Amino acid sequence: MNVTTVPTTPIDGQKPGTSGLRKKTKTFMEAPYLHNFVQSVFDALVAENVPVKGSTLVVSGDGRFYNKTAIQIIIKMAAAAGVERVWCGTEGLLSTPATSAVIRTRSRGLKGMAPIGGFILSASHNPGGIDEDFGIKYNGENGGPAPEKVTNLIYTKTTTISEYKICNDLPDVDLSTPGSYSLGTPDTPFSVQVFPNTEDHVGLLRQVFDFGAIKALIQRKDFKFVYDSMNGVQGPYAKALFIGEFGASPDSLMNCEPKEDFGGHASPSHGHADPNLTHAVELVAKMGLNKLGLPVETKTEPPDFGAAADGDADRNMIMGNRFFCSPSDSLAVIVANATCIPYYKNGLKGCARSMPTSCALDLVAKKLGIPCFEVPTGWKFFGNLMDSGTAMFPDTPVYTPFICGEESFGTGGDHVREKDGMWAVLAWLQIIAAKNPDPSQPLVGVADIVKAHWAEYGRNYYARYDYEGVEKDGADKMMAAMVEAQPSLIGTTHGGMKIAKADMFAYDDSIDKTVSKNQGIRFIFEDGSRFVFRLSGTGVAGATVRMYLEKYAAPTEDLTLHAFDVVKPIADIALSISKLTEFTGRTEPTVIT
Ligand code: VG1
Ligand code: CO
Repeated sequence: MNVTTVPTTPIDGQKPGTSGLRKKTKTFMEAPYLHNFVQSVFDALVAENVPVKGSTLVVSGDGRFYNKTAIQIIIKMAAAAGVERVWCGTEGLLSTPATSAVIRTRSRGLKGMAPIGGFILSASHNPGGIDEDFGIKYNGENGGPAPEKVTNLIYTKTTTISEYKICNDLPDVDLSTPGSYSLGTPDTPFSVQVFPNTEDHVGLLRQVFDFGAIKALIQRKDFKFVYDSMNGVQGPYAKALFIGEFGASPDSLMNCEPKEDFGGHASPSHGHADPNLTHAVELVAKMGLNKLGLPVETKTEPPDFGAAADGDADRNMIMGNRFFCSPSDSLAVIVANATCIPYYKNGLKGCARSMPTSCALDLVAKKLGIPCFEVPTGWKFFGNLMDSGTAMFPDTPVYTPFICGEESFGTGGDHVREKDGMWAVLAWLQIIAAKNPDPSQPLVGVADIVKAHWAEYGRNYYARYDYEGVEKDGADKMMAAMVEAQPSLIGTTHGGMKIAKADMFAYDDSIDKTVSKNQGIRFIFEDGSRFVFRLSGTGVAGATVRMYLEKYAAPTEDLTLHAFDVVKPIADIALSISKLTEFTGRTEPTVIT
């Protein structure tokens, strides 16, 4: 194999954000943008003493525009870096949780072949297409997103890079058919192995759940469900599970052909494969709701259960008949009922949420008597907790089995090291199955389960306002002004509510001893109600301000109100304290979820 060394110079702005490097697709298409980043990852791995030479590396993505081309480039660069085997899902498709599953489990029984990690080509819930977004993320040997220590090193490498290496002579690999393609020489073995993209993930989920019980629920005549893959990578997985394993009718699946533009502007979601009330337009209408989550008339009775995934299938939205379950509530309900799921039958050792996620989880953890961790936004922070007590951190407590989640429609467990959209849906189906042991009785559905949960724990009314495409300078100034004002605001009263605590959230990782600062501005009132401000780390242009609002109502209070109405007074206080309109010129949020 001929290795070509190509001189290059650093490109600005290749700093991975909340979940990898995301930029306009055309930026990635302009050589050497992708090459510089990929080489910087290899350079960082070598600096960290990761044995790249002779290794196995997973490379696949969510199927968005440029996915296949990028894979071919990375294969050629991996060969030049001394990687011995590249593993790809068929069609170059692997969902984010499936990549994690492949890294963690595919080498079982194959001695010495465990991957050092993998590249995930995805900008997740961001729209795809030549004029939209592309992204790349590196996950390590535990199957989880590289921790900050590594992403910071990758970034440093992008600022000093002077050359990249590539085997330009290698032919493009046919990703459509499973098989092993040997491309190396006897001296420098190199092969690309293509395998069915759903195999490992489905196999892993089978070990977590009781598929028989889920199948029996799906087969019930009085149980109707619909699953929306939103034209993202989830389609093949949805077919393999719902049709292949559970015998569901193909009509239950929507948008299950992966598309490079997720349906594009002409589609009902306008190409936003993002499962929420605003973008999952078709599913929300089918479930008998409007985009505020309020019940509406429908021609036919909505299904009992509805769910959706984002572009890379790590997110989930859960709905019942004319009922929206907020992601924070979904997390709390799953944890409260975890013993219905075989993998968690002996109870959890711990749970965690990102800081802006509602405190509903904390109430459950308290009752169960298990630790509940609060980490910064982004899945990479959960990984260390899940790995604690493993070979990597032998002296730390063991927190697995473990469940964690975020308010941004992400939930998952320790079977992988990513959030897992399908896991969340199967968790719900397993819980519903457990709550309905007698098929002759009327179905206990999502709304019943969530309402019973509120009656027991109280309800954490919650909403998030997003202000997208704001001018970065104004957003930065607003955040800085708030941080400065925080100390003087403690103890002051607003709309009858007293601020008990105000700070900038920092996270001290007890496992790897790193401190992550500037993780969100929080204001906590005496009664536990809160508002939080963060700037998004997944956008590609300008800034997105996220404002998170939460108000707790005890079981004795009215639990039937609309969340957006209940948190509105907190929104007014937050807007006045932040002077958001003054700093950004915005009077209305772009999206409320
Ligand atoms: C957002 C969400 C965060 C999530 C991240 C990646 O990040 O808020 O909770 O982990 O997206 O999700 P940010 O920095 O824009 O707020 V995905 O499905 O885009 O990988
Ligand atoms: Co995603």
